[in-house]
Amino acid sequence: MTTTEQLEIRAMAREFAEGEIRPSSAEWDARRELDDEIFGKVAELGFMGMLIPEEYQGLDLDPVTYAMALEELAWGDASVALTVAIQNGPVARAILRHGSEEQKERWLPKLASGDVLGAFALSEPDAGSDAAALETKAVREGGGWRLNGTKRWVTNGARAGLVLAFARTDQDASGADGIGAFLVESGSDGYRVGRRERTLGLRASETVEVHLEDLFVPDDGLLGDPARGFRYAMRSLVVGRVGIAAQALGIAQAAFEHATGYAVEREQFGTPIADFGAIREKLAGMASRISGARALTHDAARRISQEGPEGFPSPNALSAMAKLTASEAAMWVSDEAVQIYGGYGYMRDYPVEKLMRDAKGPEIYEGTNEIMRHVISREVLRDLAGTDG
Ligand code: COS
Repeated sequence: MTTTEQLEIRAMAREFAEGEIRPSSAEWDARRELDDEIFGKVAELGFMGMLIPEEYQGLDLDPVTYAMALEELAWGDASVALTVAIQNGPVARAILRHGSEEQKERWLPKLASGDVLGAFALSEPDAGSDAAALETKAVREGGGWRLNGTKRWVTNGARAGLVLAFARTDQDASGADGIGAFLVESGSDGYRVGRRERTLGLRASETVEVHLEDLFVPDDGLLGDPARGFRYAMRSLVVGRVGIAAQALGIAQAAFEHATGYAVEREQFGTPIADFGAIREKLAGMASRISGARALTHDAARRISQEGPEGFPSPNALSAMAKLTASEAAMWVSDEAVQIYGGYGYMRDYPVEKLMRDAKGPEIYEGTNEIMRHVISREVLRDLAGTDG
């Protein structure tokens, strides 16, 4: 059941998105950057620390409320929501779960206040879907680790003060073993920002290549066990993918609202096009897919913090299902929205083409939808084998 607190936070996020985000969204997209001030405004309301406990100055929201708020921010602009999702999701979550008390005290309040922006650096030029094939090396050196390698598609890699970077600590190990998670400060010598990517959508979001060149991370920058970083990354992506699902929902909802508004106003053949069955069928499909994806996303959010015996679907599979379903809904809905707008939809002057471009991102990042299907189907078959056995 939706609580009063959830409704209030969702309304606050919608009001903020309506007043502070949406009016600038098209301009940011064209300029390929967010205003610096928006980060401060987002932080001021506590959105940067939604999943961070109160003892570290976060809002300590339950994950469903988090998903609701994030959806509203994405309704305003998906690039803003992406920053918030990465901050709360993979970065803060990894520190919270696997960091020492000292690391938590050092970083979580700064992430919650937005004083420090976090980035997540797992992917590499040759290690995308096969993330465990990463080649960045971390070599032990008196009191710390020396890192060398290149990371790709690092959102906020230039703005971030803290980058959670994954590197191979055991050069003899392969696959998921022998990988460490490092809290890299972007001001360190050897942190070099490479090229800024030119993206299809989410153009205001800064995605860069990062080169780690003989970068030294002291021991207190290593998160947990030096050999278990890949598992930490996978675990962090469980909440990360719920965040991406919420982001996709915001894009879908925005496209749906634009399309319905247009359908009742636009007249052709002497009547609003919403009177035509072809358009109504689209609106019904859009509403249904969004509602279905939202229910699944909230269900996944509810389950991500639960420990204990994992029947099918586990939180891991559920978050993959949410991300898969919501991102496909966003792509489909935004495509239909462009279609409803017709010739105007294809123009940059109207908001729906941007939403269609933005919708493609969630189908790809934080694990492609092909990987989501791999994660889900692997569990389906495992469950079946378990049942049979
Ligand atoms: N939580 C905790 N541990 C997890 C986990 C999770 N959600 N998912 C996997 N692990 C663990 C596994 O249990 C396994 O550990 P054990 O050997 O101790 O059991 C280890 O991690 C390796 O997992 P797995 O065998 O599944 O690794 P694979 O190399 O087969 O690959 C996929 C797993 C393909 C699912 C993974 O590489 C992936 O998610 N790829 C997409 C990467 C991605 O999302 N990139 C986005 C970066 S941010 S834009």
